Amino acid sequence: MTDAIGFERIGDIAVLKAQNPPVNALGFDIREGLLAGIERAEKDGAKAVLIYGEGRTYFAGADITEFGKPPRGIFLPDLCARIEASPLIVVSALHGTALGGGLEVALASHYRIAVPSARVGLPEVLIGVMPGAGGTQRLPRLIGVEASVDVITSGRQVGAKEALELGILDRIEEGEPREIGLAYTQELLESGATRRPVSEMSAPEAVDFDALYEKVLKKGRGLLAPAVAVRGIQACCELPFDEGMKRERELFMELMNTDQRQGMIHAFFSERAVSKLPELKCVAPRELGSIGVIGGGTMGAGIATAALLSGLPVVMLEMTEAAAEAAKGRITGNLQGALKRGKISEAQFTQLTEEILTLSTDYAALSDVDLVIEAVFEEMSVKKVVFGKLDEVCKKGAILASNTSYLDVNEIAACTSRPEDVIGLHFFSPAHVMKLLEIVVADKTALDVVATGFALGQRLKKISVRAGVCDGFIGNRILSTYRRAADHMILDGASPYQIDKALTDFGFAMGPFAVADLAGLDIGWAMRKRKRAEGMDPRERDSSYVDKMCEAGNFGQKTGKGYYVYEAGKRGGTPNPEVSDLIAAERADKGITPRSFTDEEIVTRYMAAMVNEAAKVVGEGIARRPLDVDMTLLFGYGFPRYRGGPLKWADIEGLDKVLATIKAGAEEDSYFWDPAPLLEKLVAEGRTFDDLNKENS
Ligand code: T1G
Repeated sequence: MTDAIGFERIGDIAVLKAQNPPVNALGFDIREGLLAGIERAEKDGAKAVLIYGEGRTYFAGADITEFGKPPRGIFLPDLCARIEASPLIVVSALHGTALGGGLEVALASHYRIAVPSARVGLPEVLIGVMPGAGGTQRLPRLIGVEASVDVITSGRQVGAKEALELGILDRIEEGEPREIGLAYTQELLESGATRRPVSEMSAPEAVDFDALYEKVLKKGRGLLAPAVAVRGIQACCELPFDEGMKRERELFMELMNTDQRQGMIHAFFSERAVSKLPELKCVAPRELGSIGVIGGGTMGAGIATAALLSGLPVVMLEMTEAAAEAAKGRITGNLQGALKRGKISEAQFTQLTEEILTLSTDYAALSDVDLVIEAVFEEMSVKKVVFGKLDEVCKKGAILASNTSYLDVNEIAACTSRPEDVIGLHFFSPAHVMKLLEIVVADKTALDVVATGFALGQRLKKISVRAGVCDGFIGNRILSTYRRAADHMILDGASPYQIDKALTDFGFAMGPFAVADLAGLDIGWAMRKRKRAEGMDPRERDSSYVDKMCEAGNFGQKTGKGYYVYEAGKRGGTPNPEVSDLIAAERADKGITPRSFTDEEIVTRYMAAMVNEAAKVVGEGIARRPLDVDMTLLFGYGFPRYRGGPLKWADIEGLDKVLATIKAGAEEDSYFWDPAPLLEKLVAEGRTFDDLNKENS
């Protein structure tokens, strides 16, 4: 027996207790322990076996950290077969999250009882694989094809009540898993219940699996796992159980060998690691009982909404009564959305809008809050006035934060007497929806202020990423580079629509030009004007066709026309023919003979520009680890999750290949394509960005 599984005899029942915190993952020790436990119970003359988990959950799945490593010990599908084949009645008592291989062990048991708060699921597709220990063969036998397709291809967690209704669970009982499990098992023994192997149940009727496969593939927008899992369920309907298990294994191994599996697992562990900074290990955050928000525009209202939804009292400060009421209107609108989606109740809605939210036009109203987030106009002079006032009115120890998306936080901090209390908290629009939060640490920001930023991020359920101070921090700095690569390709012959298509095929939620239309072309216009005013490097390839669109009042979705033309009530837009004319005219002006680009070349150049700038951001310490960049692009810039992020993609693609693309670009335009020293170093040393992640976590 291993320590991972405790063994106990209670009358006729052998009790196997999983004790492998934090989530009883089904690693080597647990699998070997379960096998030994079943064998011992049988030798011991027990009449039944109860399996349950100690701590916060029943098995939460296979141990993902073992993926890609040489297999050890009994395979999970074989262990499940062994449990199911036991001559004894096997009962599983579930609590917490019985997921993946965990639910598969429960499905291999003959009876399943759970506490009311338990959740079950087969979320393997969320890490790029599929159930591989009988989930696609046993679940459809219990709940049918339609429900299985939903549970397996969505990867969603199913509440105990629904699981009982579906037939996954046999019973729900209040109490501790061990106690309700023992009582239920005893009752089964006394009622003369018999073993009830799911594998011996009849398979459900087949459906049109080819059509279903195509439908799920389309919905996955490039993610393979959900569609491949459909083939597993098909095997359940079309093959005898053992052959179905073989087919499931083949499909599972196919997915295990995909880049997508690597990308998705990298994303799984990175989104958990990104908010863990070594320097904050022993640093306690400051008190966070209430916040103030200055500026009730789209961003300010979104930030206030996110805080209110987390239960934080908010003081919203605006310059005039009218502006304050408008801010309340935006916040109320956001909260009505949450009410409609069932995230809050009617009573909570009223309480948040009428009691928890306070409006004011007087800075003094901020004198007692623990943290203030400024979300006013993106102009340094305006920021300085606001922070000067905050310095006067806010209590000692209050944190002064700016939601600037690219301005110098050190310069903002320097206009206060307490730069150690100043930090950047860069939210993404809409702030109550977007998961990303860049925590911008200025030179003098105190560690407990940084810790409080991360505590706020956790409370708002954000993915918080530490960023240093530079123009655009992590995300916007990298965005401006890969966006310029796209602009250069347009000048040289590509069309914005070909570029958008190539990148959505690559997996991006939207192409760069559709994103520009969504954000508003006037934002880029203002930035180009600012840059030109500050003086651009003559080697920079500047283009003016977009300025002409803006001068004509075409700012994208908000004006109904930009790169695309938008019809009211219709999703997406159609290409705007005026754009192609403007581009052709600019090329002629610049004497450029356009050339054709393949979709592959467009993606390679776009990604190489992204990776190169990202490597500079890591090399300069603006981002601590490559995974910080990956999570920033995943949660703030629509980067396809199944590719893990730009630096994970580069590792999989091969850093030498990416560097070669950059160097080839440098022959055409050495100013733009300036290879990142870190990338050259990693290639020279035969190392990867993942090596850096391991060294810095
Ligand atoms: N393997 C290894 N480590 C795991 C793990 C797992 N399955 N699940 C969680 N952890 C670690 C996690 O990295 C973190 O570590 C800590 O546990 C707490 O997790 C054949 C092959 C269970 C809902 O996909 O969804 O079974 O950061 O911070 O928010 O069919 O973790 O503290 O060092 O997320 O309370 C299928 C994955 C596997 C479930 C808990 N199972 N886990 O959420 O805590 S594939 C899953 C989760 C499989 C078979 C196949 C969540 C959770 P650290 P946490 P949480």
